[in-house]
Amino acid sequence: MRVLIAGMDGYLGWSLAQYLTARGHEVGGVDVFYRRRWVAEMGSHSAIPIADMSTRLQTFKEKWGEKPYFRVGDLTNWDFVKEVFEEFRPEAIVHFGECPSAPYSMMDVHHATWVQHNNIIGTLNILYAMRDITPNAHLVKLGTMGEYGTPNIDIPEGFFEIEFRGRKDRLPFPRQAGSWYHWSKVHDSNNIMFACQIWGLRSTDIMQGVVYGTRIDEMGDDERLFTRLDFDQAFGTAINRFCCQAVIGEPLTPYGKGHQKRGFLPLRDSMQCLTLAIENPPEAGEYRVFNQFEETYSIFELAEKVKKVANELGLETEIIPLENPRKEAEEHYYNPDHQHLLDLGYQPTHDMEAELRVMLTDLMRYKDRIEAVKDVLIPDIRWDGTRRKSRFLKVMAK
Ligand code: NAD
Ligand code: USQ
Repeated sequence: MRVLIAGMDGYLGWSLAQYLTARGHEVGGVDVFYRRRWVAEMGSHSAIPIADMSTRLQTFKEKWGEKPYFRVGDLTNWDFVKEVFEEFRPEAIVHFGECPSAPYSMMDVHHATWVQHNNIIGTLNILYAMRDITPNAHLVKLGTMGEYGTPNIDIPEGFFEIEFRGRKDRLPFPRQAGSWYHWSKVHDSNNIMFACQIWGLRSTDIMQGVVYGTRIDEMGDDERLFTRLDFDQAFGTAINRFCCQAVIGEPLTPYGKGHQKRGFLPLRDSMQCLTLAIENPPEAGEYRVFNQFEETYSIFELAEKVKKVANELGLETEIIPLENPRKEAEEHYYNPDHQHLLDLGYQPTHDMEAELRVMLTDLMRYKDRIEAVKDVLIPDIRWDGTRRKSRFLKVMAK
């Protein structure tokens, strides 16, 4: 299948390009390299060194025989998006090309509006390009489990049956996101659902949990094929940050009580799920929602797992909770469904500790790179809008 990856230079995009090519799909991509700039803006760099795109493409050619179609450009530019669709004519589009950071979107008005503009307009351009140029193509859009928030009831996959004042309907499950970034994904979901309804487009909106891991088998040991891994306060997820903290002997930092729960899945399983979604498209006009994660853990449980595996590898590690810079429920019910991908044949790895061992071992090779900018581990972006230097964030009692 001809698959266009929007955001191909990113953590998931670069991995998926390799995973799909290894399975015989024709891959093309676009990116404007914002992720590299955002992380530099945070004073950081990827713990794992990443090659520039021309080296990446050249290495791709050496390994797979052909350079993929690739264009540098901004998805918020309609002329660019239109041109790409006319040139590549994708049968499926995997849309990763958005800003993925909650803290980045909460910094100030400029970052909030930038993130929402970037994410929402890029998606609208893709929907219009599909309508005008490839109406039969399938959009696999990366949303987030964070769209749902943490309601005090089970979370279905996108829709639920509801009875109200004696009448029944199947309606979108309410969304209660927790950052301007997460809300941008909700707005995307609404726009995509509407485009499917009025233009007969087909789309799978993936509510993905936190993805972790440093590699997939397809990368082998060639550094030029590795994907990025960030640990700064905005672009490093808690699990990445805990692993990097463990590698340099800094304490792991759950925020607040650390009882916040999230769904997690390893990078290799995210690739498996996305490929299943691509290879099993919905009907024309169908907007479907998949919850994509494997297991749920609290942030504190996660810290304990990282600590355990780090200790086994000889790394001295302690857990020191920090006052929570975010405004979020630290104690909540969390029971989301995740059946649709299993029904398509998804086979989960189910071994977080084994994956953490690979991650920590990979990251130990790059200890000096983490050490070099370790101040970026300190969080100072607060949901109340003040940006106090986090040295002043209270250390919580364990
Ligand atoms: P990433 O930042 O590494 O990748 C996104 C890529 O899109 C970057 O290379 C960036 O430069 C590019 N991009 C952004 N805006 C663009 C624009 N306007 N034009 C062209 N390119 C643009 O992020 P990721 O971790 O690979 O995540 C990919 C997607 O999956 C994101 O939408 C994210 O919200 C979603 N997601 C990620 C996770 C996770 O744990 N990594 C979990 C759930 C959902
Ligand atoms: N957290 C800590 N300590 C840290 C960093 C974070 O306790 O050092 C806490 C946060 O307060 C939050 C939880 O860990 O409660 C998760 O935070 P995160 O930064 O790991 O993940 P999040 O902000 O939710 O965002 C990440 C990705 C995003 C994706 C989302 C999936 O950056 O792109 O959409 O995970 S989900 O969490 O399911 O919404």
